[in-house]
Amino acid sequence: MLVQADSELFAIIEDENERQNTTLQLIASENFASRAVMAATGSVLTNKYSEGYPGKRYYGGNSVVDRAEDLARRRACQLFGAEHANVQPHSGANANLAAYFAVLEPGDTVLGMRLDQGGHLTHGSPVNASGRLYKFVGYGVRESDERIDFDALADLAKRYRPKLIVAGATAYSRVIEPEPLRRIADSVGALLLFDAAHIAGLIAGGVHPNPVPFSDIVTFTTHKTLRGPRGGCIVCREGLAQAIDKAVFPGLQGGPLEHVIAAKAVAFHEAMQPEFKQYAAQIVRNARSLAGALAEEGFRIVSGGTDNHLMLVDLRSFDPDLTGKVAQEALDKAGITLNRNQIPGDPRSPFVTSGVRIGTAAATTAGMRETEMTEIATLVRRALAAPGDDLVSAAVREEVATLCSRFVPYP
Ligand code: DSN
Repeated sequence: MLVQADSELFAIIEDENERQNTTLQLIASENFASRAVMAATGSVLTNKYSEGYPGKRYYGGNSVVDRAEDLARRRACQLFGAEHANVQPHSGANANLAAYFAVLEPGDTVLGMRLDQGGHLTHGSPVNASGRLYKFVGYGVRESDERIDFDALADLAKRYRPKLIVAGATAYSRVIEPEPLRRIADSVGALLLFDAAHIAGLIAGGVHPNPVPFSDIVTFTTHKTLRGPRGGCIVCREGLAQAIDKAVFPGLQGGPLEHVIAAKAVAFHEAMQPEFKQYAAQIVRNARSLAGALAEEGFRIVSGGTDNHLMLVDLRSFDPDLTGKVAQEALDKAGITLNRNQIPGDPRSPFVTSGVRIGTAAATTAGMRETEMTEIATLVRRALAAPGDDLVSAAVREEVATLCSRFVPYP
């Protein structure tokens, strides 16, 4: 239908389909959603306005949509053992802002992981609304082992008496234990928000500890390791349900994207299946294997390895002059997609960086295993040994295409 209605746009989508099928997707925050998830996203639910919540809408005609949103809420609660779920946030950033809006007043003090240490923009970066509205104090990783420094975090909490502690990261490869965070929060009477955007699928699959029993609020995205549609979600204690719901709507958003909410319900259902546990465990096995293979190729892996779906690679051990920016561009040419990323203590700017971030969730969905991870490490090394050489990138690109032809996400 689309090819007849709009061949120009259809061709663009076909090109993207081809790109995803024939090149390697190693961006740690991406995945391949199932056709069922995409079918729900492309359904008639996109036509409906439904400001409000199931049973309390502002427009008529919502009895069917209510069932979809209720199903999504119930499944989110079941999947994470939560008391309440709000499935309306359009993104993880919106989910975090709504959580802040629900429990903070402008000017309140919050502890969050620094962006240059692995945190997220919405954890208090001065260029984000979070950093402009609230007084964020940043914590980070220890220099010695590049793991979160809980002692320093506890000291900061005592010193600044925050109203909220934000846990979670976008570029941190180790398990984040929720229990010590709860203890630190309790020691100063702070609330605990766990941003599980990256690891939601690993939690759902039982390979990372569930922060829900230890946190007041947990936010996450549905499109990363959880492998659903692009979007956000908040789960919380019943006592905060009303404040969270009010913060999302009418606080920050208008009409919810009910087609996406329906697709979130599909993704939660998929994540409840026994095979999702195997998938989550394989993501981690693949990440460990890729990190090990890259280390053998001469790359330093930040913190010495990984416990989750991603790793940060310090390029300087391989080539002191190779920046993350040049590496990203060279790998792009070779058909390997990832993103440059600062490493802790990086002397280079966020635009240039000394590192790259690599994730295995999408490759694992495509069916790749440890053997392919070793192959990928070799391809990365070959492309980065001669970043300006078109012959090398063309040769690597051809081998990437051959590899990908055995693991096509959307045949
Ligand atoms: N852009 C996401 C990531 O790549 O981690 C976070 O918002």
